Amino acid sequence: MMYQEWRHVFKLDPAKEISEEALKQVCESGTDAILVGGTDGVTLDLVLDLLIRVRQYNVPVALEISTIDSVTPGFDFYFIPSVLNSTNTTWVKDLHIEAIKEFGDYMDWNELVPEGYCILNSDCKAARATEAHTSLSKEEVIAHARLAEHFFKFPIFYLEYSGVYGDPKMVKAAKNVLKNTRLFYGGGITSARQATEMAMIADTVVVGNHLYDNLNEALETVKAVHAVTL
Ligand code: 1GP
Repeated sequence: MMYQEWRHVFKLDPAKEISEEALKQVCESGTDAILVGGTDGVTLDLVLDLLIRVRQYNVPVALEISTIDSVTPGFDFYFIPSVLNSTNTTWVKDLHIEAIKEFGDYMDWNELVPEGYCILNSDCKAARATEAHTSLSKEEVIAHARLAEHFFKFPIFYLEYSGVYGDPKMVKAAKNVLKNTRLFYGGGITSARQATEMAMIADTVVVGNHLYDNLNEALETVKAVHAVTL
């Protein structure tokens, strides 16, 4: 299944431990894909280890690149964030230039999936690391969504609330102006009810942290999301 059809995604952090049994349940949950990514302590060894473990199962697996050093072949897709509300160009395009300088001649551009990120939780690690300007009005979120679709032509616009449950009104505002660009929502989903609410707005719902806190509740989000047709 291509990423354009994914409705539910589990995000696994290579720096966090997960037992074999839990990983099996996650990979066999019926989720549409596993996205491997994290902000802190992501190393090549940890990424490789998780990739090999996830590859025991049939689920598609994508690497969301946070450091160039931890990129390895073997994933189905490489998701490349560009943080549109970062105030530091490092996270918008400088790291990308660096990677292209190093690997540009060998890159398989078809495997790369650029994501226009908009981080809205000021407290999350990603917001701090990227010095994101998170206190955006609805109009500003709409402008970021339009920038992603019409200016950069990103296939994905990712509203990132990592760690807190987002404001459905903001998500709806972004969704209303997007046509070809897919809206990913991620952040603070801890129940089937929240998963349903966001699945009624966003194209793709990402569940991360809760997998490590309460696996069973996290697993219930798969059915909840798949029960909603947009
Ligand atoms: C994080 O958007 C994902 O990058 C999911 O957020 O970990 O809060 O579920 P949570």
